[in-house]
Amino acid sequence: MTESVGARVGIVVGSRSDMAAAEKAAAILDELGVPSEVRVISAHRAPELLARFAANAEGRGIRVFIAIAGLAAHLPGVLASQTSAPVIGVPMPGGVADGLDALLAIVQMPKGVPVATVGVGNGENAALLAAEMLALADPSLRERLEARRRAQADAIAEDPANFGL
Ligand code: RP5
Repeated sequence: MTESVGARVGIVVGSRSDMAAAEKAAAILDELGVPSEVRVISAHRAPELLARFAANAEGRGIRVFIAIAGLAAHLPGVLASQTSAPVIGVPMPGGVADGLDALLAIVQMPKGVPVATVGVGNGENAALLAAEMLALADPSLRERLEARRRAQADAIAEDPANFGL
């Protein structure tokens, strides 16, 4: 478990086996200057701890959640049922349908309790989406996000395959 003082994004994984995606998300947020924390809380194996986390996270400064889970992948939906802050779900590969199962579980929330779902294993996009949400009220973060988009486009333009374009 890592904790950063003043975390704005709460990243939670259903198991330590999901940690690689959490680390990718935390690295992107770090690059953008957005403090985050990573917690390991299974919705099934530790439901009371998840409820405590949901209850105290906003009071500690967290504004957006990233919830990462595979298999039945109930973590993002259960967390969303306990907070009105945005929850971004990341389905993990590895189940009988190698992530399609977790994707369908996370994306098919019932009306009234949304979870924004990114691609299978895509912790990077979850972090970028979380940062874009925070940037609605943070112009300097918006500038850093836009600079990142420009750098991404420049890197493609500078690919040797694109010489002369
Ligand atoms: C899910 O079950 C976790 O999110 C993880 O993706 C999967 C397997 O968990 P472990 O059995 O490796 O702890 O709840």
